[in-house]
Parts: sequence; C-alpha cells; structure tokens
Amino acid sequence: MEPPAKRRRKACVIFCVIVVLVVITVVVVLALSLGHNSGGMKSAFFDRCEAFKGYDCQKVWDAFQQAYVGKDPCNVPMEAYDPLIAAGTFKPPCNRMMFWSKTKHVVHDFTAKRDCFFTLEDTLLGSVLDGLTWCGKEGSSETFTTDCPGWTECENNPVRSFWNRASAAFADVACGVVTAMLNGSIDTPFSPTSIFASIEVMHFNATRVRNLNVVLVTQEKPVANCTNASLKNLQKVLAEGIQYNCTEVAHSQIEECSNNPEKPCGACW
Ligand code: N1C
Repeated sequence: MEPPAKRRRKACVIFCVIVVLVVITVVVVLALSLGHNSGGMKSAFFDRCEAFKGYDCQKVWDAFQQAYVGKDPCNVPMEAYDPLIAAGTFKPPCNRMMFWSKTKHVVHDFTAKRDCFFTLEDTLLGSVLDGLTWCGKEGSSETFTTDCPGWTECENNPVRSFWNRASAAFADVACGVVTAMLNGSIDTPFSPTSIFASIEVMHFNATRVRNLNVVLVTQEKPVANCTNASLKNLQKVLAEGIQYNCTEVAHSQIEECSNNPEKPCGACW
C-alpha cells in the first residue's frame, strides 16, 4: 500500500497531465478552425481541380501558392499570378464566352442549367478559386483563409489581384461574338470600378472579337435601359472595330429560357 501523501501526489500529476492534454487539443482545434485552415483550402482546390482533365493539379497548386505565400497580403500585384495563369491555359470557345458584372447569380443560374455559354468559372482556375478567400503573411509559409484584407483595406490583396489577372487572361483570348450580362436594376450597369469595365473590356482585341452583345437584365421596375449613360461610356472605350449591341431582357425571360432546354441558346433574347 502506498502512503496517502504519495497517492495524492500521483493523482495530482495524472490530473495535471490530462488538463495539459485537453488544453493542447482545444488550442490546436481552435487554431485550425480560426484561419490556419489551409488544409480545407487545399482539399477544396484539389477536389475541384481533379474534375478537369489534362492538368497537373500539384503544379497548379504550387503556382498558386508562390503568388502569395510568405508575402504581405496588401502587396500582391496581379503579375504575381502570371505563373498560375500559365499553368491554367485553356482553349477559348469562340462565340460562347460570357462576361458579367453584378449579375453573377443570374448568369450562373443560367449557365448551370443550359450548356451554351462559357464563363471564367467554367475554366480550371475560375472554378477552383470561385468563392474562396486566401492570403499569406510575411515570414510564414501558411495559407490563411480568414482575416484576409479585402478591397476596402487594400487594392493589391491576393483575392482581388487573382480575379483581376484571371479576368484579363480570359478577356485576352475572347473571340468571335462575346456576350456580357449587365445589371439593369442599378444606376450604373457599366461601373468604372468593376473588373468588367476596368480590366476585361480593355483587353478585348478587335482582331479576335467581332461583336460585344450586352444583355441588360431587367427586373419588374428597371432602373437602367440600353440608353444608360454608363453604356455610352462602354461604347466609347471599346476597341474600334468591335460591333456593339445592347438588348434589354427581363429576368423572368432568362429564367423561363433556362428551364426550357428545347429553345436554342441564342434565342433566349
Ligand atoms: O467586378 P465585376 O463584377 O465586373 O467582375 C466580373 C467579371 C466577369 O465578367 C468575370 O469574367 O470579371 C470576372 N470575374 C469572375 O469570374 C469572378 N468570379 C468571382 C470577376 N470576379 C469574380 N468573382 C468575385 O466577384 C471576385 O471576388 C470579384 O471581386 C467579384 C466581382 O463581382 P462583380 O462586382 O459583380
């Protein structure tokens, strides 16, 4: 039989060890869920990437990481993604490319149901990074998915710079008849601060793009129509030689068309 004092000491040591283990577990779980969650990001990236044939997902992931890992998250210029863009090249489907601004939901609702138009989210890079947030930190090799700076904190943040760069690449290869869905329920459907206005339109090349068809999606009470001043600006900045056309289309008509697979895609508006 051990003396009671020794037994108490032993019990105390066991208790202390358990408390320390519990504390360590809680800290690890909290750290993982509060932003050091690059594991979740990586698996989402690979799951989505593997749905595309002909790409080396590990190579694409490495090219992605080199753009922002270990860097000040307010100092990631769009050029940082050049190697990623090179790893994610694709063959552009002429006459089916779809651009958009402030109509993401309508566009993707439509493209999900009807296989006519091809958006940036249908490419490998647009698909793997859609809806995600990421950044790095100076002196760290980790990927963070929370507390990353947004557009209001700094322009050169990793997420915005990625979309700027990927959008420029998507517009660079645009060809034939190009469609853009803009929002007729806001005052400025062609907003100068949007990626569509500030990047994509500037990258359309008249030797490849023949037409730009704007589809202005209107709700019951449209705020803007095709005579909107911002759309006049669009025509002004569009490269010479690209034919411009604008059609006002009710949102209900787009919905109806997306539920009617018999109707040819081009006949939706
Ligand atoms: O700033 P926007 O729209 O005009 O950008 C949309 C424009 C589209 O034509 C796409 O080709 O730029 C491309 N694009 C995306 O594909 C995309 N997917 C997700 C740009 N941005 C994209 N996102 C996120 O939406 C990203 O975080 C970016 O900042 C917003 C822009 O949406 P917007 O203002 O409606």
